[in-house]
Amino acid sequence: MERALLVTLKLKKGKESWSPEEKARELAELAASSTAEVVAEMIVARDRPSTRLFIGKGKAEEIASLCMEKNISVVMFNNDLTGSQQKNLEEIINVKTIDRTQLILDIFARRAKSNEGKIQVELAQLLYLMPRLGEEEGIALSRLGGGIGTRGPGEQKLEVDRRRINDRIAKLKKDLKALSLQRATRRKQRTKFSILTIAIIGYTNSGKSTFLNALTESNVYVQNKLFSTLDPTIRSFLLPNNQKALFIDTVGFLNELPHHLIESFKGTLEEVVNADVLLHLVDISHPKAKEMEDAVFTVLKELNVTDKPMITALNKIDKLTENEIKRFERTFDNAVPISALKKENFQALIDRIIIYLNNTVKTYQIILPQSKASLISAIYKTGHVTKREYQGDQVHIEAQLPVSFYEKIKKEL
Ligand SMILES: Nc1nc2c(ncn2[C@@H]2O[C@H](COP(=O)(O)OP(=O)(O)OP(=O)(O)O)[C@@H](O)[C@H]2O)c(=O)[nH]1
Ligand SMILES: [Mg+2]
Repeated sequence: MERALLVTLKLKKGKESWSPEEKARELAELAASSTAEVVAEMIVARDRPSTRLFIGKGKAEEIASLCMEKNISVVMFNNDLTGSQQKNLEEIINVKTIDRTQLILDIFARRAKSNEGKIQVELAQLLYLMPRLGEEEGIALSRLGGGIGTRGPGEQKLEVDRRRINDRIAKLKKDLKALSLQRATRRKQRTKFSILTIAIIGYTNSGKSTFLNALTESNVYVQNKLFSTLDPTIRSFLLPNNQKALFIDTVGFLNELPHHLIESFKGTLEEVVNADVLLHLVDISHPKAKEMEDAVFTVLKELNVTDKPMITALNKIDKLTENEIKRFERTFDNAVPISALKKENFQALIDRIIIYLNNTVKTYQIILPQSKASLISAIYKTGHVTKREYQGDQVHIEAQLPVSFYEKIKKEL
């Protein structure tokens, strides 16, 4: 296990929604979610970061002796460092330094299980590396030692020059495109027999996988660590009105999630983009619950899915008092309080889904000539056909269809 020192920069001016202390706390959670043991933490106040050494020479020297004294093997910075800052810091500190993005990439690399997940992580790593190669040839290539911040999902060597990295990036993107096509085909197959797909989204560690497990009695990996889930998992659930819904659990979001990661995980996140409804789980037992909600909205904006219908569930109410829950219900408009762990209040949440469904999906009786084959096939693809009878050259279909779809085809009937 690596022994880590965590360093957070505190800028003297300006007030942000996450204080340096709160950011430091999340960095510690990230570190604990990799394989590091946090030995010491430090908040460094400055007017602005130093271009050369980020935290300045004095602090760097202080860190160097602390590392000696406490036998620290890695220094983690809570910001992004430039390649040259990293190199300059390492020259003084004499132990490996990594920045926040590298730490997150490392966690992702450890968690990646599926082929697609591994490709996505490798792509994110290379996209992170590329601009740094130009800036400081030595640094990225010298970190092949292993340990946090150096690990590739496969044993992909980084001892390649920039051109080969570019080729590799192009290849990975191509592979992801092919996988994305496969994913689209599978999605079509899946949705053929169900009326509704619900993507469970939320900040990492908010309880998404726990909820999916509790609802559908499955066993998706749950852990009190950040980014436990990387690959989308899909489970079906029969709603009380006998309509089948698909629930999709996928990668969690984070405040200031590195852009490369979102970019690289577009494939996985397609499940969110293509869902009918987003079920947003907020961990209201967390002191930064509101800010976490904002962070989720920021990622959704980046994915261009701001207009999707969303049901918000306030999770982990078993950790709160009645009064606290009431207060949160006022802060989060229209949200349903639940406990995924204790399976509390699921009924209210399901009722909410049914209300949504009743407003958006209805049962229609449709009579049309058999010759309208493409229309019939569109009905099958979009909805859930419950009955089909032939009367001469007419066909009578009973189907549950999205209201919007029915409005579109109505004039052709
Ligand atoms: N007390 C309490 N703990 C919960 C509840 N729901 C989830 N947890 C705990 O929160 C931690 C994270 O749960 P996960 O289900 O892995 O969270 P996730 O949102 O899937 O996290 P990532 O996959 O890492 O993004 C675990 O330790 C769960 O046991 C809840 O309702 N109450
Ligand atoms: Mg999970």
